[in-house]
Amino acid sequence: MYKPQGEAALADTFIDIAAFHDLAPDQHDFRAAVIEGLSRPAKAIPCRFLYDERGSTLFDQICELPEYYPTRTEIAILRENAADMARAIGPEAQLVELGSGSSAKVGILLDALDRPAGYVPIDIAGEHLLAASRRIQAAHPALHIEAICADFAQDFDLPANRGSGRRVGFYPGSTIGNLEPGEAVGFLAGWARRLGQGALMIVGVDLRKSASIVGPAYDDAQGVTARFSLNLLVRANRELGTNFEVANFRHRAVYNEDTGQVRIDLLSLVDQVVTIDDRNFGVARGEALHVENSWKYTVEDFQALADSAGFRPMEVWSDQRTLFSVHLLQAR
Ligand code: AVJ
Repeated sequence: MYKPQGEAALADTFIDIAAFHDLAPDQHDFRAAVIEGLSRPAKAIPCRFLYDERGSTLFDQICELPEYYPTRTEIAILRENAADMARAIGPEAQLVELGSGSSAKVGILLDALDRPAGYVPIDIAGEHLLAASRRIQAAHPALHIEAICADFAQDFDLPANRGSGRRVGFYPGSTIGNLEPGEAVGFLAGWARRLGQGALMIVGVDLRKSASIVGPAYDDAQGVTARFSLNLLVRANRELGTNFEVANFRHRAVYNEDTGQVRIDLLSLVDQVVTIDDRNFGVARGEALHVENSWKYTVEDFQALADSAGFRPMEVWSDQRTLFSVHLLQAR
């Protein structure tokens, strides 16, 4: 994988951002996670490994799918309410985006804000992050951009606040849904502390709804979501030298309307053996390799969760069909 190397990588391009900090964990982390995940009785690999460069590109394609309502609904909510959000945020804000990906949504906020001072995009996919940061810089020449290539769940210090405005965490996309509800509390509590008392946070949260809408969003007709999940095995084969037979696994997404959990697994279609280094792991026909969760919430349940994490729910915006919600929270 191409990894930009600090300032040097920026020197040969037309548009520079202020800084690129490479804090990405090395591959050792992936190897250890795959070995640990295959060793468990219920096999699982953490979903953060879905986002290598190819995974990030496939995810961008998911966002364009007719079945995948979250992205376009959230963008419409942001557009519709950007002026309200900007008023609540005030001038010279510093935006910190968790999992910025292609930075497609933050532009809506930046355009609405009064002289935004700083933007700190954080993403694990370095090449994607740098390209997106440069696009934002081209559109907002006065903005101070410090990109951080990291897993946003990692522990690191944020750059000093720019300008006199508020610090605002921006966590769109319902990425919070990857976490179990209990983990989500701990995660948000960590960000309340890191952003500081009085800071704001804007969080996109997918809402509970009928399985007839949620199901196809995670198992689309074109099979892009399946390719996205299966890319985890492709990546392991390339980076770790595993011998996953990708055609012997099938993507499966199950939505539980009673709990709000979408559970995504790779199902083994045959009895097979997977080798990593010199260790063999048997995978039985019908056995599941768990790769991702996507939890859905009611507005009330999410507000209660945020409250227990140290955030005061200030405002919530939704669409007419109440498919998706965008929450404004304030760190107590
Ligand atoms: C990036 C976690 C928000 O849960 O909707 C989409 C990931 N996985 N399709 C989601 C995802 C398969 C997505 N999040």
